[in-house]
Amino acid sequence: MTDQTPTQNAVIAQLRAICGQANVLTHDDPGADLSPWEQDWRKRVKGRSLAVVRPGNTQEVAAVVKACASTNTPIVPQGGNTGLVVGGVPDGSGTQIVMSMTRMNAVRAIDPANLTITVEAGCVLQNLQAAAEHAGFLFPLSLGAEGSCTIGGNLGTNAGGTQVVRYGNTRELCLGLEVVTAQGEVWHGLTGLRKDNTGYDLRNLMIGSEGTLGIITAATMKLYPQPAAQLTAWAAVPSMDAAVQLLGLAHQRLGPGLTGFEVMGQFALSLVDKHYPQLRVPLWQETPWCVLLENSDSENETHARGQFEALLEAALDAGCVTNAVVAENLTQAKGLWHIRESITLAQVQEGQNIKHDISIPVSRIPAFVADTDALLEREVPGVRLVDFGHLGDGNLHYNVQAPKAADGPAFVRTFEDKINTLVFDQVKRFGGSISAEHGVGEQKVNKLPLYKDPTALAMMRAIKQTLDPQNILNPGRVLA
Ligand code: FAD
Ligand code: 2HG
Ligand code: ZN
Repeated sequence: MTDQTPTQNAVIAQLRAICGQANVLTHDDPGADLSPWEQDWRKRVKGRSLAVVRPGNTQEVAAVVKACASTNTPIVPQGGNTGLVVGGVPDGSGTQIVMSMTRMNAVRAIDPANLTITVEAGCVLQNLQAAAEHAGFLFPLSLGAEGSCTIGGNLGTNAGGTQVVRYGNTRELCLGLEVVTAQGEVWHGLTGLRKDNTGYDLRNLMIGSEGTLGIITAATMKLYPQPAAQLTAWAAVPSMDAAVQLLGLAHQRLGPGLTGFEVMGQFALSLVDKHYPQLRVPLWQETPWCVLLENSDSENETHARGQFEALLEAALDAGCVTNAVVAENLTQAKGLWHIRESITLAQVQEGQNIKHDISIPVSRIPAFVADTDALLEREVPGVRLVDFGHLGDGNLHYNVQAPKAADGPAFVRTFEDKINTLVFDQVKRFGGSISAEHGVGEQKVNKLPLYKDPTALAMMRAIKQTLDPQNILNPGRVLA
């Protein structure tokens, strides 16, 4: 038996009474393996929970929170556990409850005239996309983890992904929320309204709060018409300056048709080529940068192709593109996107690395990259820079891989703090943010006070103190 206090045993018994024996897992269960809930996706941290509780509806979530609040038991909300900043796994104390939302995965309603879909928080993003498609609509949020991340986690982190340039991030796709507060009360906010000026914007406060202010149990999300045609191109560009120039041309020529604009550095693509040669990465050997662009057209394929070809011709004439391939069909387009989405996995294959998900005004990205590359090469000779990301949104994954023959884990242990400081100081100098999409979690909690405006930070602390005075919701994440 694990060494638990009588209060902890009583909490576990209460949770079992609320959610059912089978939906409360503990280390004392025969053959228990809680690592899927306790280990983060990057395998950087393995926590230990008091129990994993899997509520089946909003009333159960509220009752679990009340039981935890009455005993000061901390709760870590969890969706698909694909987060990259150690925000959804318990700490090592064995005192925290993981609240896994994956049983709450129903599509509650679709309102075609209002262009909305209401889903429970544990709905996997890919299932939400499929439900929208089945009803004849598009739900545009799209990211590499979409097969296992949940809409609750997407809202918790305000996830970005590859369609933000046209549709915005998760916050911009959300119209209403149902939330269980730290006191176990339910806020019924699934309005689906596009206009509501009745006071403070609680919905947007909850979104991106990483489970520290409330537990999202359901959400009403926006739907869009499906595009009539979608075209994808892969372009070789001679420099980051040229990539930014191409982005300007794409905005001008495609207008709202521009639904994706990703940049990928040569080293990032070399890792995909090395670890997944069957994916056949195009053009990467001949150019320092490649760009993946998507044009979604509301008219038809001929119109889309005409527009796209004219854009690429103009870009070739201007010298900001040196070569390009346009996908012939949807299968080829998916193949190109698959290459882009494989960079994260190729980095895992290559070994431990240091991740950054920064944003900088697009206009300043070329200077940031040139300056910061030189700085890191000076300060940590031999580092390998895995630059890629959502250039259309000014969001770079400025990742750092150990020098070639170095031991990855030892490199990360020795240099992570130094490299983070070098990169974040540069981000500050260039007017950017230290997290564009992955959030703060536990990983950046000590860095946030160094880079966030002190008045903003004080307001954040006041909000946390007011909404969760016992500090039971995801303690130690976002704010130390
Ligand atoms: P989890 O990892 O379970 O939790 C994330 C955070 O949200 C935690 O703080 C947790 O406490 C909180 N949370 C979870 N559910 C709830 C809830 N119901 N209520 C309140 N808080 C909750 N992110 C991007 O932004 N863009 C990308 O392009 C992208 N690509 C990725 C690609 C890969 C291969 C991987 C592994 C990750 C990627 N991510 C990306 C990161 C990750 O997928 C996102 O952060 C995603 O939104 C997390 O969803 P999740 O359900 O897995 O949440
Ligand atoms: C992406 O854009 C994700 O693919 C993950 O945000 C980025 O692996 C990363 O650093
Ligand atoms: Zn990303």
